[in-house]
Amino acid sequence: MKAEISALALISASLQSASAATLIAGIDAWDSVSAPTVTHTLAGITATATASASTGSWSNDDRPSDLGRGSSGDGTWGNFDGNGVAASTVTSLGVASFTVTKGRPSAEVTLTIVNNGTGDLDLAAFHLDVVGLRPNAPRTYALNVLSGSDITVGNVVTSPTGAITSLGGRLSGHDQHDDIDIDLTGLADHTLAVGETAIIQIVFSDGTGSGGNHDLFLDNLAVSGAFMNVPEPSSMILLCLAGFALLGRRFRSGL
Ligand SMILES: [Ca+2]
Ligand SMILES: [Ca+2]
Ligand SMILES: [Ca+2]
Repeated sequence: MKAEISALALISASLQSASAATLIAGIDAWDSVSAPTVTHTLAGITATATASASTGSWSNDDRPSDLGRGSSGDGTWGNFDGNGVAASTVTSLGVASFTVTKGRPSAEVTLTIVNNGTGDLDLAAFHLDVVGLRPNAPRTYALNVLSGSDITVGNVVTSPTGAITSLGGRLSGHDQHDDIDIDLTGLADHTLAVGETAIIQIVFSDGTGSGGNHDLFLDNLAVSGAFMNVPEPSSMILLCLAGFALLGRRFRSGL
């Protein structure tokens, strides 16, 4: 009987488990320096973004003679392949990358995600490709969940100072970024029920405030996760039938 109950529990758990993580919301082209369009969203998700810097603003055309020079061409969100939704590999347009110029002290991008689907959405990770062209760029990062969110609010992670690689000016191609993936499953509440909102902010800090070409290049920013599987009616009927069958055996055996 004990084994039978365990088997039932396993069946039940498997019916309710999340499917493989997929791309919930991502930005791989930057059409605005203050409110970039979220270029990819999973069906049932609404997502918007804002961006700001402590002085000036982000740039998507920092070098007209080499537009998109800071873009990532590796096709992945951090290290995440998007589970069928690759990041853009376009590297020749200004909107292909997002840049903090002149060693500005700090800058941020905030992603607001609303679950307008029909089931619970489990958030898995936050992803980004980022690199400093020169050392004065804001190369320390922190990920925060802001108040107003329906997931656990607070700091998720803060990197060591200057954790983001500086290329020392040696920019070559479009695959020198740090691929960063920040786990969200450790949050006590990392689930967006239907109608719930997550406001997630990545902050880059510790720029020195000066320096021509001391730039930070950002691209392929995303949140991954998965809708929880809702048991199909036919599966639920099968589960109930299995339960009744086990109960019948229990009564017949007099346990
Ligand atoms: Ca990548
Ligand atoms: Ca891009
Ligand atoms: Ca929640």
